[in-house]
Amino acid sequence: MSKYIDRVLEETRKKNAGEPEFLQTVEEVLTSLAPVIDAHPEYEKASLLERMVEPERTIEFRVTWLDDSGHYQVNRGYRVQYNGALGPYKGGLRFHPSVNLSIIKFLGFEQTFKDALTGLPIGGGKGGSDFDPRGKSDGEVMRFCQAYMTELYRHIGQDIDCPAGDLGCGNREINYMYGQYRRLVGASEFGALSGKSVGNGGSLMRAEATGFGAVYYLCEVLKDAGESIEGKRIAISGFGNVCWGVTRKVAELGGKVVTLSGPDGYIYDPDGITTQEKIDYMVEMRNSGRDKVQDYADRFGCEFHAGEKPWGLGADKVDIMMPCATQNDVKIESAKKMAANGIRFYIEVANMPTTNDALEFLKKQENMIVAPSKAVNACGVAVSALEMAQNAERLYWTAEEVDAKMHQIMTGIYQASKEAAARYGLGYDLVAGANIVGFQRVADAMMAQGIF
Ligand code: 2IT
Repeated sequence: MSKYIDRVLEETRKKNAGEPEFLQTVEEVLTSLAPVIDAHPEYEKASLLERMVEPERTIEFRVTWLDDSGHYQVNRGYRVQYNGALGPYKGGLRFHPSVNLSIIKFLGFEQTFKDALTGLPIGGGKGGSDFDPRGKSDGEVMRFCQAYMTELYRHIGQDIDCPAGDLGCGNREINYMYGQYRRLVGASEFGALSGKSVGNGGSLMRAEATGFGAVYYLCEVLKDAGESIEGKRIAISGFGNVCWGVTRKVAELGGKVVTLSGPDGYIYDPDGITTQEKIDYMVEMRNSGRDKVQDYADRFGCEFHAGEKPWGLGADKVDIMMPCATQNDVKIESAKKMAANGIRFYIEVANMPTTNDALEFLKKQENMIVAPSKAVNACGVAVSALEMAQNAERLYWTAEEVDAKMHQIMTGIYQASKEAAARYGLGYDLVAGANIVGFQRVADAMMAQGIF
């Protein structure tokens, strides 16, 4: 591996000790770039990697809001404007008690390459707060969002930085933040936030985009493997917005999602989550705020496995594994089970759902195809960029128009990743291919813009 990469990794570890998630993603991305770095000695002269791993700007701020019992609550807010070479910083806001700088930086670094992969003019950024939306009233969520935006508004804008949602931040939260932004700037500047509700500046298909796009990508993988999604049984984790999109599209195409998971365990439904009633129940379960997946098993009379993840299910029950929940959901023990069970398709959906050792292990399995989240889940942010385009044009596109672009973007990402890996002699390596394509686009823009 390139000595330059080794040196940058060592420096990055020293500078960012105490940020394990961030270091994890930097190691994963940089180690896969060796053939590109070796082919471009000018990058080292321009300190390109050192500049790329350092966010352009990191903003940390206090968020004070009044809870329903009349107490002032204080949370910490973040926005990391990672890399703006390709366009306005773009990426979601995560509201979850686990949020810290390491997590926001890992998400921002990933986002930069993902956004580049879409081929649209967007840079990478990410933000959030350690605010826990669980059990909060609507009024509390509104006051938190207003307080959050009261600081954030000065740092964002349609040509500067356009945040969207992530875990714990959906339509409702984005709408409240957009309302506060509009009040503060005194203008209908829709393009400063994406993921707004439809009819409130939001794009049709944005809610479906991440899940549908993941399935479009999966279909490309299956096509190249000489197979189809029809009849395929898919295990997923989580039960939120992304799962809803995946489940719907899989059902529409004749496959079936057979598991869901939550903090309490996982459910296994051999008939598949294919009916409208079951899909609607998923949404109800999420909106209840109970954060329990056992409710599904109670409602539809299927198996519930407390405290477990679905990754140990065998090839007699599952054909494809798609982690859709959160980071580091699949560790080495789960990866080993999948390999021993003869699972052939491992398609990441959530951001960094696999630990680095597990990912490396899975990539080494001869009969396993592995696809990386920064490519598979890129349709969400892509439709966010299409939302910005619609806002700039002051009109709405139809669902069919957006869906056609979603197909085109996801096919483009798959093909470009496949070709890049082959071009650098790495074979059919969708993980390295995605890193190379994303990196190359950001690198070209940074080199062209001069050193700063
Ligand atoms: O991880 C992601 O790509 C997102 N949370 C969506 C970002 C966006 O700007 O739509």
